[in-house]
Amino acid sequence: MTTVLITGITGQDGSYLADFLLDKGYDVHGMVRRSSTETFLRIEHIRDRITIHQADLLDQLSLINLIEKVQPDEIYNLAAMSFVPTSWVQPVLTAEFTAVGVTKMLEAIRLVNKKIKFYQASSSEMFGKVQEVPQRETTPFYPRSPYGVAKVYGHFITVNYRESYDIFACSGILFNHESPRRGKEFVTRKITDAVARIKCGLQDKLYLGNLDAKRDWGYAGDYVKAMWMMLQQEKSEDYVIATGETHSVREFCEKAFSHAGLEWQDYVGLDPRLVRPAEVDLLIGDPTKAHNRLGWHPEHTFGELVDMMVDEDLNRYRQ
Ligand code: NAP
Ligand code: F7E
Repeated sequence: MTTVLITGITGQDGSYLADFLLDKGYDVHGMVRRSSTETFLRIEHIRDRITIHQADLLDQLSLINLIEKVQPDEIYNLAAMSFVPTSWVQPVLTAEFTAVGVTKMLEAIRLVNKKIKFYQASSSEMFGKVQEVPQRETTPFYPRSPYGVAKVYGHFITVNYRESYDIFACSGILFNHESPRRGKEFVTRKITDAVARIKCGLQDKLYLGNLDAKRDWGYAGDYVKAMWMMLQQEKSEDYVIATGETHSVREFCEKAFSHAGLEWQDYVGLDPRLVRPAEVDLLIGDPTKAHNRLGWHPEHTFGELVDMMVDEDLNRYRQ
């Protein structure tokens, strides 16, 4: 049985990856940070099939001890401060978790067992003010937030440990991926949750920031499969994972409201406080390498994703 350690298992991607690897017959271990209340909502349904351990990306010794105890074959480093606006409010903490935390994880692997395969959750936010359209593995980075800058560090330290110590380390450059398990502060879930609340008479208005921003949105369940595929290759490499399509926040609103039989202009207002100090205007990925080398393709369209998220939120409020 293959043993896996997932950091960030309580997050959106961690929960889908745990589901996916349990189906593959893995012995799944998750790392969580200590909290006064548990944040296990997304993994409640598999709680008795996985093993949870406490450790923190900020604490080097806790990572070394954890890897010695679990003896994983694969590690997926998904833990991070992942909400872009917070990275301007807590830039130093963001760097400590999202950037230096990756080095701590890689150092623990180097010290305990260099044969462990490592996946780093890199991000399309590294492309920021895009230098090429569409963005691919060779596109230069130009991050536009402390979060994006931290992810660039995490990406290059992963490449560096691969080249310095021959560790099987992959950086997955994933474009935005969403689901009914997405945190409600991210724009897609903020919209679908509001659509459901408005439809059920629980809310009157939805306030958003920049409606013109364009993102390449995919379904998280499809993207965790790509993470696993990267670690099953002969050679460790970096891959862009994206749909190759882009849509604006405005289009997302139109589609989500109309799926519930509502006209979006009747409910959406603008709040300038939600506009970011520096915006990423356009993201669109080129997943050709993942198609050709991994055989990976997204299995859900943009329309299916929006409908799925609205339907789940509607069902929840109706119940
Ligand atoms: P998420 O829902 O925000 O989950 C983040 C996870 O990290 C949570 O489990 C959180 O634990 C954990 N965490 C944060 N700080 C930690 C620390 N110091 N020690 C231990 N655990 C810590 O994020 P996601 O959407 O699943 O994304 C997963 C990863 O992919 C992140 O690294 C994100 O930056 C990256 N990424 C995401 C996307 C996307 O579109 N979703 C795209 C590209 C890259 P708590 O439950 O305790 O908060
Ligand atoms: O914003 C605009 C906002 O917060 C998307 C993270 O998973 O994906 C995510 O980062 C766009 C931005 O995601 C609101 O200005 C308008 O242009 O959903 P988001 P993100 O910043 O793209 C990347 C790949 C990651 O790696 C990150 O971890 O939507 N927008 N109005 C808004 N955004 C939010 N959150 N709230 C609004 O009211």
